[in-house]
Amino acid sequence: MTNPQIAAALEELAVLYQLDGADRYRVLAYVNSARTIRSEGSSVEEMAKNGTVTSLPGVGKTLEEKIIALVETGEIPAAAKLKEKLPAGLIEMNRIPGLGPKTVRRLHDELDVSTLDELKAAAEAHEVSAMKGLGPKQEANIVEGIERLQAEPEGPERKRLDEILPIAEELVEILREHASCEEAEIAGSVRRLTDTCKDVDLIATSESPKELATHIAGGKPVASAGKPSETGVRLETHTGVGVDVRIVEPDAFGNLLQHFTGSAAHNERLRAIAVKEGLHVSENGVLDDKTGKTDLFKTEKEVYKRLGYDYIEPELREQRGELEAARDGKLPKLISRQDIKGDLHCHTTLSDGHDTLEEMAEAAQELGYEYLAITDHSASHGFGDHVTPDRLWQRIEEVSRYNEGNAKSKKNFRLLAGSEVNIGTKGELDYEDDLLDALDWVIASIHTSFSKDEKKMTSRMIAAIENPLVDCIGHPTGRLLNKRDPYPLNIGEAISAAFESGTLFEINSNPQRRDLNDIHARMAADAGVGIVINTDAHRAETLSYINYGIATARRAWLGPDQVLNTGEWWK
Ligand code: DGT
Ligand code: CA
Ligand code: ZN
Repeated sequence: MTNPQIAAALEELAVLYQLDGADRYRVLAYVNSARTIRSEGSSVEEMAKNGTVTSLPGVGKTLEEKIIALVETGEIPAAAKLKEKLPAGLIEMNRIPGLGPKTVRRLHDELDVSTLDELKAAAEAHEVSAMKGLGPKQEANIVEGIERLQAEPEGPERKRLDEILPIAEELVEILREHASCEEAEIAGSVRRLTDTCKDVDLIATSESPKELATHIAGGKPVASAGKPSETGVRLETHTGVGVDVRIVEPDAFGNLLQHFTGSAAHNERLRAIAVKEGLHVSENGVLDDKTGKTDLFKTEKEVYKRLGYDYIEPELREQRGELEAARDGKLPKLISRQDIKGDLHCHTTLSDGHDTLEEMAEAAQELGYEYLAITDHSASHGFGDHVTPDRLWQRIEEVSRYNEGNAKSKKNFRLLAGSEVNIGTKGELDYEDDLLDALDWVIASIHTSFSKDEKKMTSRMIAAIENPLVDCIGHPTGRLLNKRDPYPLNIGEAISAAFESGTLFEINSNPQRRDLNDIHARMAADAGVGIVINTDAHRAETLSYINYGIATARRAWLGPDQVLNTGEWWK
């Protein structure tokens, strides 16, 4: 059993207990330990079997017993009992966003509904809004939630890049440590640094492929493996990630890497153009019709050169014009981590951040930055210390004192006093103009009242864009990968407005956001809108998220000139 399967069983048990009427705090232990188990890198099944599972935080004797029963019999007895007692539809209802077990239980008891379809019918007949404590908003939410659940495609969800990249890197190191391994690389969508990935593709070259496949199959992160062969092996990690390992002879490494990096669309177009020129491209080489000879290449650069192209960075291989540009020598020079001179979006303990202003400043200097904007949430945001106008005026003083101290020690680093100001429903901002004007840097973001009305959301956004006191729009579309769709926004109109008013757009680097996305960032930059790449870090460590933002920027074809925080602080 993989760790996510064990975690899912414990989460289900927690839901069952609550549906049965248990208090939330009584089941919190299950929810918390499920989270721990889901991201654990070693086999929890093994730990349960050899008696060490209680070493995991929050896992005590009771839980240990349940996990042992689960891995030995495939189910937890307590869960099996409750499932007999409760209709299966209640667990499904619990998956409707915004609906907890308590409400599900009430819906079942008061409306006599046991399936999603029955609940939908009851909601459409306005029986839900007639219940005490529930209104038309929840009712509409339920109908929409059920429609979404029923439209969801089967199969496991794609993993975000940050959930998958560290595992891919760990596995590639395990390949490289084997004596017979000549080269090993990550391929597929993980190498192209896409937002989400279905699985990990690894490729390697070796004179003893089967030995190497056997070696990786025994690696620590591996939960289960197919039969190792001369061509590779298929694995699954403890965190539930599928891994394809393909191994060939060293001479064809370039061909193999190029083929399995993809994307499929890029490769299809590449092959179609080659065929017209009498060349057949595959993972096994480039066959020339004229000579009947197949060329093998050690590097991708040689593969592209043979086909008449400049080398194409993996992030660009999406069949978005990169082949044509590479033919004409017109590929962009892409931005890289070394170009970034400062981060313009982060939070401290003043709002919902974990670390202080000084700690964030320290971490930014360790990254080699010249500036960092402190942009805590604005007054109406509703958690942490509410950053009242008075408190923000005080913060401006604190920032300038910090900078005076830094100037004395002749450090080339400066803090910027900023704010991430909420955009109200009409596009109005949280603070008075004189305060916004006193700040070095103002980001405006939408965090509340996501409307379904595209026109309303667009004009709200444009009002903020056109406000001369706003420097930049934060996470412009509001999406959360695998969690929340972007709010409806006419991005073309927003981009035009930003260009007209000189307002910048952020690429938010948080790997759950990556917002703007690659396509929108390219649209914005092509239209002449200035881009900044920020982390939105809520703790010092996550200033390192900048790499995900840079990945998005590279996928958007951006060079250092199009990104303002590659230069000195400019205001
Ligand atoms: P993913 O896994 O959905 O996030 O995206 P990829 O690009 O990693 O796709 P995947 O894992 O199915 O295949 C890895 C690469 O191998 C893919 O980008 C191109 C190449 N490839 C594999 N199978 C095919 C195929 O049937 N046709 C083509 N054109 N390319 C393929
Ligand atoms: Ca893949
Ligand atoms: Zn925000």
